[in-house]
Amino acid sequence: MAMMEKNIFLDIVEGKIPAEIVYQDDHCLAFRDISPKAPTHILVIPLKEIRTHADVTEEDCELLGRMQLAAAKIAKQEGLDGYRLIINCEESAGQTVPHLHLHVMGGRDFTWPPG
Ligand code: DGP
Repeated sequence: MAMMEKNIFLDIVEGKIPAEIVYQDDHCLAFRDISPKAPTHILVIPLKEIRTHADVTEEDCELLGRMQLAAAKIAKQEGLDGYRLIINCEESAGQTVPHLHLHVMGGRDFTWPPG
């Protein structure tokens, strides 16, 4: 089981650590994963602090839609003709950073079911 670490993504939002940012708007920020598992591997995060997917509430409905829209825009921007979106929720599902994030992965074929 992966250990949930410090919220390093807040440091990226605040510009305290560098990241290759590929997209940003008033609600979301997206940057390349430091340890890519596909030729294109980008993380879309909300600017709002949400620890994990299970913590979202009614008031986050628009934000969740914004994250999905950002992912679709990024996939186009990256020239992906197919892609996979993943949210790992809690350590048992592989979440290692305690800030909600949507993986946008493409550039190779994927198998199903994922491990
Ligand atoms: P997850 O396992 O779903 O919590 O995904 C976390 C991802 O975050 C993982 O694929 C590696 C990535 N990551 C961790 N630390 C950093 C960092 O400092 N910078 C960037 N760009 N990505 C990071």
